[in-house]
Amino acid sequence: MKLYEIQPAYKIYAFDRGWRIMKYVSENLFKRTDVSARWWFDKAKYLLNRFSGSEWYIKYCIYVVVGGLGLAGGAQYVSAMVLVALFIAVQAIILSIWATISSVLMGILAGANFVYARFYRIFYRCPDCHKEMPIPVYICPTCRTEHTRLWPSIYGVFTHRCITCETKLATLGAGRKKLARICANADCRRPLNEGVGAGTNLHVPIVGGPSTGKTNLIVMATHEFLQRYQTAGYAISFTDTNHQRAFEENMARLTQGRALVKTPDIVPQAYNLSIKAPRALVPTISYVYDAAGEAFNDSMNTESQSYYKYIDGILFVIDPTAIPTFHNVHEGTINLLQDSLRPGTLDVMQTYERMKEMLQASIGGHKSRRDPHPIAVVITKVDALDLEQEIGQPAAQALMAQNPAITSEEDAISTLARDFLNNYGLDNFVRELEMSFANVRYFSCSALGRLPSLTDSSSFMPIRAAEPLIWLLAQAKAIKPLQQTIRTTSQLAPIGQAAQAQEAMQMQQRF
Ligand SMILES: Nc1nc2c(ncn2[C@@H]2O[C@H](COP(=O)(O)OP(=O)(O)OP(=O)(O)O)[C@@H](O)[C@H]2O)c(=O)[nH]1
Ligand SMILES: [Mg+2]
Ligand SMILES: [Zn+2]
Ligand SMILES: [Zn+2]
Repeated sequence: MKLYEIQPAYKIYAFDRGWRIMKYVSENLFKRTDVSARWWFDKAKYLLNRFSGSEWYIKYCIYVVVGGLGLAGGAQYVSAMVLVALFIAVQAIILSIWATISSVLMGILAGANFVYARFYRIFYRCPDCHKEMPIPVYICPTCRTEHTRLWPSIYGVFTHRCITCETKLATLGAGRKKLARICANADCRRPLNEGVGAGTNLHVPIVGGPSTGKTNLIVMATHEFLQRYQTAGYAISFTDTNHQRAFEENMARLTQGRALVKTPDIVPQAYNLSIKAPRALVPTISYVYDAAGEAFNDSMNTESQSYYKYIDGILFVIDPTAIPTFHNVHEGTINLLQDSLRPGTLDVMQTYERMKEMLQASIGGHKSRRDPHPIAVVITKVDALDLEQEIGQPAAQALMAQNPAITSEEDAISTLARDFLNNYGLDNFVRELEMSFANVRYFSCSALGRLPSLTDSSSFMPIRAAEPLIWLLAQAKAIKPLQQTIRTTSQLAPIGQAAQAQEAMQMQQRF
């Protein structure tokens, strides 16, 4: 990383012009003094030549005058020297003090900024090209000149003055935040939204083959998460208006009972959410990567998923209808529901292998110990084929009644979902996963709550869609889990009735 780069800005007076002026003044003062002193000496020479043959008393007078002229010329040198010496002394003292104070300020600000950024794990990372940069490129609002190192430096501690248009640009805080900025990667240069670099980064990729239900799940999960945690006093917002617009359009579709369409991008654009807990100093900026399932089809795509370097947790989505043993058992029904269920097409184990390749290519494997990243394994589409009865709430309640050691519904569902995978021939996957990852939890959910149908335009009602996301965010310490009772209330709330659920939660919190 280059700390210093030449900037299109004026340097601080004490580091540049101050010293140049000093040099200029001393040189030019002597030059001018020389010219005017020479005038006196030339006059004296002229008089001496002119009256060299004159009478002695005239010569005497001339010598007196010549002596005077010589003195006058000499005095010019002396006074110039005194002046220059004085100027240099005063200027040097002022510039040195100025430069020292600026350097100390720069040091303090840079040091404080570094410690703050490390402590809160704040980095500038582009949601488009996934590259990290020391600082984005800031754009002058007046002349669009690009400033690549707009931080306290010899170009200014608190502001840099643009060399093209003289506009002062803040190097810190709210002033700098107002400026437009772009990705510093020369191949990308896309605008960076205001969340980038504004908080602790949290990166979560969603893994799963094509049509496993990733996009429907993450949009619904985000919606549910927003509802519950905003009510609980968290400040949550999209930091990019484009992400917000896409989310709102998706939600509008889901409210009209229309499932979301296929994701086109193999290299996904992360969408950013700023999540600030009630008393937190710094928000968490989450980057959620929803790639098209084709990203896991072959290893050609492995390298393009370079964001695996930074991840804090993984959402691994499994479409039960894509598990061969389960598929065989329910073949008739699955074929019948082909269009609305759209079963996944990629083998779970293969998806897992690809994901591991991506992790290994980015961060290298954890050979001696298990990977500490939390991984949420989510079985989706449980609204179909009686799956809710098998691995959902009713089954969880039955299991808890049977086994008092299991004290929460979440734990019961995790056990049920894990058993489900083992029973339907994915025991290899479960074993591999738990051998490689230290923190695995299983979930069952439905993003839509029912089969999508062209004739039904009622809003989808998700079932436990937010649980995996909330668990991952809590594992990464971005949020705290809410009380059980509050969760149950909103979890069953359909989109249209979310406001009522919010009211119920507020009531519960008040009392
Ligand atoms: N019954 C039911 N069907 C679902 C559910 N979620 C998704 N589906 C179906 O699965 C299809 C694919 O869902 P997507 O969310 O687009 O899947 P994806 O994993 O994002 O797929 P790609 O973008 O191709 O990788 C949807 O069009 C629905 O038909 C669900 O909760 N219940
Ligand atoms: Mg998708
Ligand atoms: Zn970029
Ligand atoms: Zn400018």
